[in-house]
Amino acid sequence: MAYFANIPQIKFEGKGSDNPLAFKHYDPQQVVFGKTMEEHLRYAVAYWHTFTADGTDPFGAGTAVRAWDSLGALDKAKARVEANFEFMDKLNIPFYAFHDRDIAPEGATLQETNKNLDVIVAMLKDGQKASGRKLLWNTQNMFTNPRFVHGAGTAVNADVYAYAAAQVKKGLEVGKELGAENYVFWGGREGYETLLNTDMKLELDNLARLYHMSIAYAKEIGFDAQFLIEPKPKEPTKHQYDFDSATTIAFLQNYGLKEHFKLNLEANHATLAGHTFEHEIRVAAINGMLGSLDANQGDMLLGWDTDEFPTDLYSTTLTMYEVLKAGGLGRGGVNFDAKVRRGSFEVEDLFLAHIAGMDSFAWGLKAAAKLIENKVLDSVVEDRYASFNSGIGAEIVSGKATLASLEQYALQNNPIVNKSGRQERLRLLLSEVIYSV
Ligand code: XLS
Ligand code: NI
Ligand code: NI
Repeated sequence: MAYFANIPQIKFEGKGSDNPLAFKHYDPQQVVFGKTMEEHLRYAVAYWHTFTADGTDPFGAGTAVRAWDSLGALDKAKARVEANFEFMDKLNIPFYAFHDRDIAPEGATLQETNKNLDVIVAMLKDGQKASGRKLLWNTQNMFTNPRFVHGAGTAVNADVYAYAAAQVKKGLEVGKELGAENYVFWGGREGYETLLNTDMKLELDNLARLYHMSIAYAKEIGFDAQFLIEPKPKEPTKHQYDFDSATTIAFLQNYGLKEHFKLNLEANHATLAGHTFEHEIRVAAINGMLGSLDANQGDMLLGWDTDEFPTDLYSTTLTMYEVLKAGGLGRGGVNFDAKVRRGSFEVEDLFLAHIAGMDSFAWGLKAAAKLIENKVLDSVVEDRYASFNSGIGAEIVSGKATLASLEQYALQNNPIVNKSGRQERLRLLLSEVIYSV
């Protein structure tokens, strides 16, 4: 059955086109900065936002009506698999991503739940084979079911911890079966509300134990996906343990896990942590930990994870600038962890929203490439730190300097001369580049 029969194949028509159901910037085969756009961006559809969300919010019921809504649980899951591949084909999106509970309904027991999963995973496998589309990553939902009220890998109850471990084990098997490029851990309820009833040390130790067990099991079954952790500072818990890039890297290092993981960074999580997306990417990149991106944007007037489709060109440009500078996303990709607004309830909105995100990232990629090729920012940064290339600066960088040698230098170096950072000029230059591509 065709779920999107009224939507045409979405094609690249270029900047002159006024067809809303066409790309103006995303031309998959166009070579930018040595690779095709498709190779750089590796777009993915987020199964949960696109095929399972209906616009429900804390104040009202869902607004989106989908063709599969009236079906029973397992049939609905099957219909969504068909819709997924039709959707990816129409938009020419190469990857998708899901939580275990997005793709198949839970049964009365873990056995039944796993059986449901097996049915759908077999369908997904066939769909991948027939379409050539791939799984960017899968993950486990250990936050929706009430059993996870006090966490999963950081549960206060060992029985819940064991259940979570069983769920991860199955998730790894599913990932292997579907050839997932990455496997994500997002700490849904891995955090706490109040220290009055929390053993933080035990929770963190146990979380690390779960990761160690997962690495061991992936190795045992020959699942070679890149493991990713997705930081987020709050929501649903008040204090999420994987607060941001820096915190997560420190955790991984402390527990001897760093070499087994990279980070899956999300724009809206960055802003919730009080950072820009590009800050989070830079921190990951300089630590060799950039894995993949969850592309979306938040609303600076709201303090929660609104998961909007990314349309802010300054952000997409600076994001792709960091990605290109870091040498690309490797096995990662640009996953649209984004949902249409509650008022955008028509099926067509799913397409328009993805087109908006895909065009905004393609635009950002072109602008980022130009920034680098024209050395717009590099020459500024080189010049700004030039004092470390020779003389006393070179001694500092080479490790020869001591406090005494620096004191000797400082005593005779008078006056010190600083230069302007020229931020305002650079911001205007950035705008000029964005609007020139
Ligand atoms: C929630 C997260 C989640 C992860 C996958 O805020 O972004 O959707 O990407 O569990
Ligand atoms: Ni995410
Ligand atoms: Ni999120």
